[in-house]
Amino acid sequence: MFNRRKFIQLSAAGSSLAALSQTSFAKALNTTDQSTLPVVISTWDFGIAANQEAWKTLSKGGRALDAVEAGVRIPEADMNNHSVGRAGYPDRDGHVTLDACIMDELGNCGAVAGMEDIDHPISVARLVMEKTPHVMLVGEGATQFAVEHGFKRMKLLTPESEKAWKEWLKKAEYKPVINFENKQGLPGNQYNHDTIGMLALDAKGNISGACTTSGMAFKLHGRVGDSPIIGAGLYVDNEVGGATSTGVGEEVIRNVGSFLVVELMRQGYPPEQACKEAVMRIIKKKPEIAKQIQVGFLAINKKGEHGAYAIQQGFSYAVCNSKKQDTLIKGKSYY
Ligand code: SD4
Repeated sequence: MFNRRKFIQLSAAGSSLAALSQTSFAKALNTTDQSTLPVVISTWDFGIAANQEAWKTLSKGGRALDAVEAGVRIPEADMNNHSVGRAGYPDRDGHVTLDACIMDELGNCGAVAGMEDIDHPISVARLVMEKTPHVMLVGEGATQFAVEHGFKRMKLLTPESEKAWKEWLKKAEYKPVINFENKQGLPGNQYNHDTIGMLALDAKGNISGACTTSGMAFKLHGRVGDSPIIGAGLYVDNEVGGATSTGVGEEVIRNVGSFLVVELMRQGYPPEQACKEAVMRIIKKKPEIAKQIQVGFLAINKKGEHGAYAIQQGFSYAVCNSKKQDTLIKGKSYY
C-alpha cells in the first residue's frame, strides 16, 4: 500500500521548503565539504571510472564540456556494460538503438536518439551541437550524419546481448503494449537501469553535462526515453547548476525532470532537496506506478555542492574532485 502519511509529510516538507527564502537555504548549505572545484559527478557505480577519465581533463584546467564527453565514453565503450553504448541490450526487435545528449555552459546542446550502428552516441551528439543548427537527430539520419563525420558503421549487437535478447524472447509476450518495460521485472533489475548522466564544473566554474544510454532493454522499436531529451534526462544552466536522471524515462519526460531540478535550485533549493521535490512530483501524480519503478535525479549547483534522490533504494552516484577521487555516495530514496 502507498504510504499516504509519509507522502503527506514529504509533500508538506516540499511546500515548506518552497516557502523558505534563498537566504535560509544558503545558511543550510554545507559549503565547506563540497565546494571544491573542479568537480565531476556521475550516476551509478560505473561513474567512478567515467569520472576518473573526466578528471584527466578537469585537473589540467580543461573545459567541462571536454571532460564530460571523454568521461561518458568510458561506459559507452565498456563491453560489459549492457545499458550504455557499444554493448547495450537491443530493443524488442533486436536492434541496439542508442540515445545521448550533451549541454555546455553557454546553453548549447546536441542530441541523438534511436541511433543504430555507431558506438559513441555522445560524440555524435556533440557534433550535432557544434556542426549543425539543430539540437537532435534521430534514427538513420543520426547514423548517416555520424558516418559523414568519420564514424565507422558497425554491428553493435554483441553475442552476449543477442543471447540475453533471445532468452527474453522465449519468456516475453511479443507484442507492443504500454508499459512494456515494467513487465521485465522490478525497477533497477539487470534490464532496466544504469544510464550514465555526468555533470562537471571546471576550474573556471563553468558547467557542462552529458547523458548516454541504450535505454530500456527490449523496448519497443522506436521508443525514446528521457536520456537524449534536453530538460528531461539532462539540463545545465551556468547561472544555477545542472541535473541529470536515470530510471524510467517516461516519468521523467512527463515531469520535465532535470529542468525542474535546475529551476528549483534557482529558487534556492539545495541539490538533494531539488531532486527530492522532482521525485515527489512523480510520486504525487502516479503513486501506484511509482511503487513499481525507479527514477533517480542527480544535481550539482554552481558552488559544487551535489545531491541525489530516487524513488527506490539502490541509487548511487560517484564524485571526483581534488579531495575525493573515487567516492561512491548512496542516494537517499522515498522507499
Ligand atoms: C530510459 N532513462 O531510456 C533511461 C533508462 C535509464 O537507468 O536511465 N536507466 O528511460
